[in-house]
Amino acid sequence: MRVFDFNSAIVRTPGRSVVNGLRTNSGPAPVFETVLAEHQSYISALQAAGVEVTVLDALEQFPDSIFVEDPALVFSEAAILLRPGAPSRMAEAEELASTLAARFPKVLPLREGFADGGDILITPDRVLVGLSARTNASGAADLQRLLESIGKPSKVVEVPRGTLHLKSDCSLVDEETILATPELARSGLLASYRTLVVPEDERHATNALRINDAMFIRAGCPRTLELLQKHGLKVSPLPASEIAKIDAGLSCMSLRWLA
Ligand code: CIR
Repeated sequence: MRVFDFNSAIVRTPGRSVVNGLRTNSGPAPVFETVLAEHQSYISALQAAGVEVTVLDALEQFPDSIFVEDPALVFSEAAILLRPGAPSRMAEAEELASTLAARFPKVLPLREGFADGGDILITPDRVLVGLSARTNASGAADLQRLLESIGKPSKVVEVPRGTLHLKSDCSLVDEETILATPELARSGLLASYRTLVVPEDERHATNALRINDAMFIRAGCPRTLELLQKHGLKVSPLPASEIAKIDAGLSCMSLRWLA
């Protein structure tokens, strides 16, 4: 099985409070109705790719809870409840606990430090854990211990400064290839992989999503679309300009696994 073969996913409906989601930019806040429409397109895309999607209820008290990728990490054999690095997001993990317990053979809680799922890239040979403003050294070390307990080799890497999450700057394309921003590709951190480098003016396209034989990228990135098509992939653009206003991309909105 390939690490991007999935038949199950969990998503969470955005609450109206999503317009107050965390963001590092000073641009306009997203429009709730448009976020909802983007979220619905996303669910349809996952379903069309062959994934059964569990849709959880909105949590108004957690504006960023639509981004279920950050408070947990899932594999066929186990789920890990993380400790998100933003104080307003910490309790999102508890909100996922019963859903995960009902679906996974075991649920392992991170006990120390902080780690966001957005900083974790699962590749065929190892799990890369990025150190960022959201994932610290003690969280990464505790996560490595949990990963080892389920037989997953891992490696801790430094996320380029100014990047929210490791996966803001890269995504898995296939078993050898990673889509990356120019600076991540230059950093040497991905030296053991082939990289497809997005043009600087489409750097926000790097948070893409490979599911089975489908590759999803953010709409409005024609050169990245062409780059991936030339690589032989069937690529579908998805609308994501509203969630991008709160620093999010395509991977953040689901937890995906092969049940
Ligand atoms: C946050 O700052 O936590 C949210 N506004 C965006 C989270 C994006 N998550 C991700 O890339 N995995």
